[in-house]
Amino acid sequence: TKSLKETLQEVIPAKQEQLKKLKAEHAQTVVGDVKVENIIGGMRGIKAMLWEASVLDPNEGIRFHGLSIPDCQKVLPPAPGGKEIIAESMLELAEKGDLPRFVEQLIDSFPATLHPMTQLGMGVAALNHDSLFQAAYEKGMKKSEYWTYMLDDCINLIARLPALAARIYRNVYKPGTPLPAINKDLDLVGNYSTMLGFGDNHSLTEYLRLYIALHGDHEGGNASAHTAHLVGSTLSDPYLAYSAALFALAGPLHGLANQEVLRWQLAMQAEIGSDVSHEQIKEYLWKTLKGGQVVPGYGHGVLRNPDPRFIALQEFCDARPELEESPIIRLVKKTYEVAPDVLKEHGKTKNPYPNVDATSGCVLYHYGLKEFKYYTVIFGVSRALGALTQLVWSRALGLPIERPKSLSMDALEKLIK
Ligand code: FAM
Repeated sequence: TKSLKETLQEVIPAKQEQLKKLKAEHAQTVVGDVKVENIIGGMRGIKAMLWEASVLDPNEGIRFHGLSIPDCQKVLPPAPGGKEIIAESMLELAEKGDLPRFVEQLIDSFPATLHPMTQLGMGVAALNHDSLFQAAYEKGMKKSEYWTYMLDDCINLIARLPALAARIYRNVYKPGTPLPAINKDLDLVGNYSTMLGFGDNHSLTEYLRLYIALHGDHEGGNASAHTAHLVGSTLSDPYLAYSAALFALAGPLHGLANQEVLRWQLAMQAEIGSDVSHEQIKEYLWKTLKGGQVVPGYGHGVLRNPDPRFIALQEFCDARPELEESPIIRLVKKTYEVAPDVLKEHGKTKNPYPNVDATSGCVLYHYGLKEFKYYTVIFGVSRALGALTQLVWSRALGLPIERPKSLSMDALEKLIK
């Protein structure tokens, strides 16, 4: 089989041509307008950036290179003996997963009370010590070479994420237990699950494969993908760009929501028990909303229907009767049966439906990965697949440094008058 680099060498010229044609024929074509509500509302909905690997439709959800999640589940290969998509099938991976000793020492020096996401971001940034892109840039390279060094760094980073993420988990939750070495015969997630200590749990390993495949990319405008894109546009190497992305992902309104959903569900279970009526869940939802909190796992900046990633994870549960026994999985399912109507009645969110976080953590919890403050780290391992892929495309397409225009309110008012 051809290496990823050879495949890219073949497909990049056509994409470069496509961009050249767009520039030549449509540079001045208007594709949307900018309203005051966009400027003061977090740029919501403004068509303002290129992102090649995936596009998000508000109603039907994500498509990876044009393939929906069900399409991917039909055509992408599983791991030997498994059924779920493996991350590699979305990106070929060279097994260069060992961490430099100084990064291991850095991670080991952190207190267990330092949030796992902070540890992951710092570990990823420190890996820039070995950035091939940065070294080549200092030596002087042509713009046409950028993407090849970017690709090498990105493959090395993705290959190293499982060891880095697992070391953090072991240090914080299983101190003193040895970290298994990387098994060259295992897929990325198979290794990750083994290093976490769940390698003999086939169901959890399969769930992690699906989880990591689904969270990999969600077009370019979400905070973590956009941060990687913006920082990468300054020619910071992938380690720096992705550590910035991880700190965006660590926000409760974004990737940390999967932690917040478990915290919220467990608090509800503690207060009203686990075999509860829809009525009782409704009451708890209203209590959350009246307390000025958001309901974690619901709503979305773009989606206006239930998230197909949520549906794919629910289907994983529906296919496994033993999961029906789990109180936390049952509670999540019952919440889904009432939360949209409560949010519609509350009348603020544009999307009252669940996003991927509404259900992503409860299966991990059931299978024994109960430390929900770690869940966003798993999301962080996954989101690298999409964010780093785009860094290669952005450099291959020669995209410039990102620089939107800001205004003060006075300047905005002058513009309006
Ligand atoms: N519960 C309560 N209120 C909500 C809500 C929710 N789940 N989702 C949105 N709203 C509110 C929102 O706070 C805003 O209120 P204010 O005008 O008082 O600020 C109003 O509804 C309009 O918001 P919107 O336009 O519908 O949503 P945004 O595009 O501003 O925000 C989210 C999108 C995802 C940040 C928002 O839905 C939210 O906070 N959800 C809960 C946290 C969550 O699940 N985040 C994970 C999102 C997921 F996609 C991910 O990134 N992993």
